[in-house]
Amino acid sequence: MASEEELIKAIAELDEDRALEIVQELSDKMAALDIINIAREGMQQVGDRFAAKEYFLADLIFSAEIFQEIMKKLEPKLAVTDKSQYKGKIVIGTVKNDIHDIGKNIVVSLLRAAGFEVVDIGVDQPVEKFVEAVKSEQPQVLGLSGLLTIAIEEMKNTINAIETNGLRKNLKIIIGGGPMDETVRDYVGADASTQDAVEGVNMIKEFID
Ligand code: B12
Repeated sequence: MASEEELIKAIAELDEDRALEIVQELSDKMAALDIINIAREGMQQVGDRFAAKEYFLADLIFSAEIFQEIMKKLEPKLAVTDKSQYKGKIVIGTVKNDIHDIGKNIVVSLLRAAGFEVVDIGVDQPVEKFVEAVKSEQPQVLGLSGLLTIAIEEMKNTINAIETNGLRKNLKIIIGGGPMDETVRDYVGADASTQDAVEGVNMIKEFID
């Protein structure tokens, strides 16, 4: 039986066939969410190797493909609740100049599985698109995703625009992604921050309940 370490290693070494084989094996004995978290560790290692100039952009792109294939296998296993009565509405997107969306897509899947209506406006979205979406969709929560350090300034701009358009009153804002901690939350003026999808979904549940 394959181990968690083997999955991390297969992803870190960009061995797609082995990674998918291990995911298949692990999914018989482990919850989909736990496997996603293990796979994330593998992606972290890919990122570290890229930062160390051991991997190139093509390797990052390939790692994203591997993760997406893993998600295809695991998504059907995420619990799905009855969607006839939505519990609340969330608008989510990745801010301008940032095209990372794997983490955001996991958050979207988890929120939908938990019975929330999610309007996903996609990646690289300028401030105006977030303002438009909040105006037209009137969500209870806005989620901003970003993995690049430069996303922080865009998040601040986005939240400022939401405020100057008078849209903040009944809206909670959560930011998520690798660089998003409490210091960044304070700086950009969000209500919550997280580097973990499950924690994020729990925070959103608390906002809406
Ligand atoms: C895959 C990847 C890519 C793929 C992305 C494909 C895609 N469709 O997303 C591609 C190849 C496109 C890419 C491009 C680049 N990348 Co890149 N990438 C990564 C990598 C290896 C993995 C990211 C990932 O998907 N992780 C797995 C997911 C599941 O985890 P996650 O994203 O953290 O998401 C979780 C949480 O953060 C949270 N979450 C995320 N969003 C939200 C939102 C809300 C509302 C909530 C509640 C929660 C939440 O939930 C998720 C699940 O738990 C990271 C390494 C790393 N350490 O993150 C680098 C990394 C993010 N990339 C980096 C860089 C530098 C780049 C490029 C600039 C490279 C280049 N020279 O062109 C470009 C930038 C492109 C752009 N304009 O955005 C750097 C960022 C450095 C920085 N601090 O700014 C990193 C950290 C790598 C490194 N160590 O150098 N990248």
